[in-house]
Amino acid sequence: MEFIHRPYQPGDTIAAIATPPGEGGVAIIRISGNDAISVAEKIFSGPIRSYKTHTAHFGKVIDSDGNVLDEVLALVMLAPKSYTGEDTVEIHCHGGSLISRRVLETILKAGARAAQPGEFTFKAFINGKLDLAQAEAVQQFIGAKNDLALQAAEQQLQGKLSKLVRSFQTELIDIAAILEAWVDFPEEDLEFATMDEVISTLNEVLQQMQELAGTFHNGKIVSDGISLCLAGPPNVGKSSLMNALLGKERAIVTDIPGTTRDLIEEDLKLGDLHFHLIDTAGIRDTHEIIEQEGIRRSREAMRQADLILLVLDASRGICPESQRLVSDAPKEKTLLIWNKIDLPHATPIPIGFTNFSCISAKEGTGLDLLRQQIDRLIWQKGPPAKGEVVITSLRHHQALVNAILALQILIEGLRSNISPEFVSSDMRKVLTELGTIIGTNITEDVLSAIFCKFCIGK
Ligand SMILES: Nc1nc2c(ncn2[C@@H]2O[C@H](COP(=O)(O)OP(=O)(O)OP(=O)(O)O)[C@@H](O)[C@H]2O)c(=O)[nH]1
Ligand SMILES: [Mg+2]
Repeated sequence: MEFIHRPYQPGDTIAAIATPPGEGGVAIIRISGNDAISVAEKIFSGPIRSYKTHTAHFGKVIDSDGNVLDEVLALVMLAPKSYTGEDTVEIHCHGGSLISRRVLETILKAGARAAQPGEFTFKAFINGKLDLAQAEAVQQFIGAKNDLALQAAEQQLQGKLSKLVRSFQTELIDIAAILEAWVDFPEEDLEFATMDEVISTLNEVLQQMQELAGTFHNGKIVSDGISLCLAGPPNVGKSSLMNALLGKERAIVTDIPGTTRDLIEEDLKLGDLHFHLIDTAGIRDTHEIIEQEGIRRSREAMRQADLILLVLDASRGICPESQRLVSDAPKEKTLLIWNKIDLPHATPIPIGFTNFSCISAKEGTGLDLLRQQIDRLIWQKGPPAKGEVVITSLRHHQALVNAILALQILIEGLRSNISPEFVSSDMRKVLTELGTIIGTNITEDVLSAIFCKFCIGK
């Protein structure tokens, strides 16, 4: 993001349409920066400078040639009590895309610069209105596709994650001070803590950090949804199951083995969660080049999926090929499905799978139970509790894992009686990694990567 890389002028006045493109009741054009009032003054018919903060005023937008563009409401929010922390004026005009663009052009001509994606939130971040974890939550909040994602983003936006991270930092800084005192005054009998107490406090912080990192499993499910791959030998009913779950005839079903060649992908909402379903080519030994490529893709899809439904035909039992598939499947993320139980002589064979389900994709039997089993397998430790802080961002998770590793090394060092001065670099590493979550010690590249995902006007 180019705006972050050039020396950033914090008070730079920017403007953008903050409402989504298209037609609507109103469109909002946001202006923020040191010159927000003087820019608005040039385009608005009323005496903007005289308005009290947080008041709305009816008036007209007038371009540089004196033409009236629209009748609007101007909402004035003076620094520091605005989203960005700077003087802000919002112009609420009629919600046509042409009108809002004209108003924006007039504002730009009057001296504002076109805002980059996420730049209003970036301003909020550098002006200390939000820390980085909160700023990231803004976009998650806007993009939330289910209640759980909304709940997780809300917790983060309120600063609960940041508060937890800061509490780790505070405890660790206290310990760092003790370690430093031991180094600086080795001869003196410093009484404020014993080594055992220090190690025990560090272990407590470590455990809390591990618990927080452990919420990423649920957090990822909540924010990204689950990729669910239907795999198995040919002709067992994978595509039929895909269609049954979707409630529409999406994939071609025939009794010819090898019907599906390509991956077929569809999104599905089940309860409160989003699934990305992937139907795959049946896996078997074949010399047919197209089918071979299809099977390669099937295996890759299985590798990448969060969850595999490994489908077998209950009326045919298990052949060496399916046996191989069953043995190779990663058990922790696989649910075995015995399909076609409507057929005579269909008998599921126990093959050491704890997670299995019996269904008829054709008749739609067993699907409710299957959905429940999918739910159970996904949540492992149950869905997030209301108010629980969950890590939803890979960036936060990586920083936490790095911090945990450094803390483990530190504790190990102290346990094996290394002099406290040799663990100070580990302590610095723990604190630095934690800091990146809330936005201290952060590089421009990381900031760019975060804010470029935002929409313009946010
Ligand atoms: N009786 C019965 N037949 C089924 C059931 N599910 C699928 N079939 C039939 O089994 C045949 C194969 O079904 P598909 O869904 O195409 O199987 P597939 O696993 O996608 O097969 P490939 O794409 O070739 O790998 C079709 O004739 C289906 O009608 C079921 O539950 N019961
Ligand atoms: Mg198929």
